[in-house]
Amino acid sequence: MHETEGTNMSEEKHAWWKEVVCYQVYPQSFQDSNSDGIGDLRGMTERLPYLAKLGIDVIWLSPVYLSPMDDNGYDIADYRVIDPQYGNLEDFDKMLETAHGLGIKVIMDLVANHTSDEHWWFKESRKSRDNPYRDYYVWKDGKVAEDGTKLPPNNWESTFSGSAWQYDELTDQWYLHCFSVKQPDLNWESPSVRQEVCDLMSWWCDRGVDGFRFDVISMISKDQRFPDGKPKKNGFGEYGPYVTNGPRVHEFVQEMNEKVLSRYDIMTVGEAQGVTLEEARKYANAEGTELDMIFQFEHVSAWKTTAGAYIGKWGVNKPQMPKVRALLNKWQLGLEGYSWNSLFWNNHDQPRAVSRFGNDSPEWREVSAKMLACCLHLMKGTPYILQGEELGMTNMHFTSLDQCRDVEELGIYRQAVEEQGICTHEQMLAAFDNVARDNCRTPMQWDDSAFAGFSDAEPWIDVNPNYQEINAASQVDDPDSVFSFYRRLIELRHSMPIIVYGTYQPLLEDSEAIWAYRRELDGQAITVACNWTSETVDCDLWDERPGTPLVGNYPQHLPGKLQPYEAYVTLG
Ligand code: TEU
Ligand code: CA
Repeated sequence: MHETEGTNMSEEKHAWWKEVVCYQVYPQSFQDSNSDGIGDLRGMTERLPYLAKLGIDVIWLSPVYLSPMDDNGYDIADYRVIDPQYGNLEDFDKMLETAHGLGIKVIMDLVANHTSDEHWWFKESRKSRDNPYRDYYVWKDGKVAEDGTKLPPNNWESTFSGSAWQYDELTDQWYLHCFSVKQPDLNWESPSVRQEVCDLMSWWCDRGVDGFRFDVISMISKDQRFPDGKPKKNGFGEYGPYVTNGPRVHEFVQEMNEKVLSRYDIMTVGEAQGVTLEEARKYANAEGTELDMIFQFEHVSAWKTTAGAYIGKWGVNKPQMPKVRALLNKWQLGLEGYSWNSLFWNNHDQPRAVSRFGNDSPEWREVSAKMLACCLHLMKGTPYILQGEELGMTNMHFTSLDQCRDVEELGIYRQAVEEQGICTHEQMLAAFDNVARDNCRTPMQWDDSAFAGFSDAEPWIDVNPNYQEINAASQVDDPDSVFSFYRRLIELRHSMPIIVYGTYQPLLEDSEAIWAYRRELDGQAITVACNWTSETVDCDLWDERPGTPLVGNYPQHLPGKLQPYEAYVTLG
């Protein structure tokens, strides 16, 4: 959709959303303006000049709608109201206007696979079996055990632990919640639900927003047989195959596209867990009948089942570069000519990139954060930065359960440690240290004053104790900072069409240490090599064709070598 005619520079059709860098704001942790310890829209508005300085083009704003905040706003109680903790619609409009004034677009996070149980649709739906809103949600009869105990309709486990079904006494039925019990799944089989979603999207577009990030869009169409899933070691079953990329998902997305998305000049990105290349080519097809791009998750979840995983994603296992590289190479090559990629290491559900993929020890933190940025930002696709990533913010390194806020963490702790004894308290905290979502939800580190300049009051979640060393104030004017390095990468993308539209070819695919690739466009080439280890390694990529240095994270590149976590890029 919205593609302008390609120029003679490349076969790739040009579009503004292919040329942008997107920055995710997690509003609860970005900037507090009224000293209640919670980030808000006015605070965010004050910080927009910082984002303009960084040079990003688009903000993905995590949910700010009315919500009981069971899952930090991913549980929406009214899609047309701003939650009072964030402000009101006037504050929103002011933020949007200020962003637009700075040349920054804003896309909304649209969570429409489920609502909050406090949404009035659900309050109605639950009242009686014949309520007009009954079919807005997925209600089913349960099973009955031999001893008369009521059992859920099937064995599916919720993403946040426990059964994915909740019994409701009033009507003696169960409702489906793939996430928390306060997040009932909408029933997209109902044409009224689909119309409601279209209406609210139009409402936000008419207000001036520039697009949407669709939460778990791959889950909106459920297999209507609702069969039991493959048993897991905790006794529950996997809902995956019956929920992800379900039978009518493309039909539903096409309907939204036809009725709303195609009518505005907006950008759309769908969160698509469990997506295959084949499915992605449909969701993000080049004809533009569905979405502009999707997030795939293979490179951030491939090691879920390897040694060191206790249950699901929870464990102390670490990603290996060759595996991560093989997966991203697969997506780079596999979507070429079919679909546009989105590029990310981080989002509000993932641990911090520098801690997970780089090295967050004081010695290597900055250089490895820059290497990761370089490796990702010069690939083909639209890059996404999570707030604080541009400062090299690290994981929290939790020492106590009291520091955890996330419904997912509390759920898995209760189930795996307290109820089922699958792992010990110490093991679970080690897993939290490795993969917990709260790692990346700690307050933005603006400066070295109390609470990192995020708030004057005790924040809703602890500030990472390293804020005195890692903060924006110390980086924005330092030409060697991680911030300045991100800024340079963004500038390069804006000024060099090859970075946006060039083809991608993997190099040195057998190397255990170096992730390298070449981009090409109209006879021009750039060569990128990133050392993912803390050792100096040999690199012969430039022996015959030295090229001109374009960007790097060391003051001096040594010919034939890559220093620890060095990223080196040449042109020509
Ligand atoms: O996430 C969906 C999702 O399945 C995961 O990324 C999930 O958070 C992770 O796998 C847990 O292990 C989206 C949102 O990004 C997330 O914040 C919400 O909690 C979730 O949907 C429910 O809305
Ligand atoms: Ca506040």
